[in-house]
Amino acid sequence: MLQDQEAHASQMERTFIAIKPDGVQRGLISEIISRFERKGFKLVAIKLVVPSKSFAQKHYHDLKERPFFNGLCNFLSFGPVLAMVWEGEGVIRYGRKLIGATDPSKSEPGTIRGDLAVVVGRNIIHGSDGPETAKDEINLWFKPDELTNYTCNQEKWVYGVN
Ligand code: IDP
Ligand code: MG
Repeated sequence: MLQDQEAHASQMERTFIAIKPDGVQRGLISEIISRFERKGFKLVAIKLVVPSKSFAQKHYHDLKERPFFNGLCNFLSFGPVLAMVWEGEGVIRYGRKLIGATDPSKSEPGTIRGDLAVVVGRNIIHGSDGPETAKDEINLWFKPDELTNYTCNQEKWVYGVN
């Protein structure tokens, strides 16, 4: 069953995904990108950033009351973070599935955290947890002109768009 362009376009979403300093330092960039790429999602923005501590505090503002907040923000500013925006139908929710549960000791095998991380404080990757957060995080990390718009030839095969 083919879906038409309009129906497809209306279901497109974008999410913010970041490989944290532990994932970058452990050489897991290509492994992680390939999981999103092979799934059929489309990369629309990417850059390597060393965030300041105050930038990290903005990113994790909803966790400021938690006991691990200070350590978490220090950690994010330790080294390069690979910031990305991925696009696709259902990418916000499904991106979280690819990533796995917050605590890698509880993440299912087959997920990024389940396969590649061991403890919650070093769980290698971040993904937006909903449409509002995705919008806010993309705006925090990227300027509008850093987000690309392009048609990828594989889209008609991934989505069955006519
Ligand atoms: P998420 O990354 O799966 O969305 P959040 O609850 O939003 O999980 O927490 C953000 C990050 O804070 C986690 O990815 C993890 O790095 C860190 N974190 C969460 N809970 C703990 C904890 O209990 N101890 C230490 N770090 C934690
Ligand atoms: Mg979160």
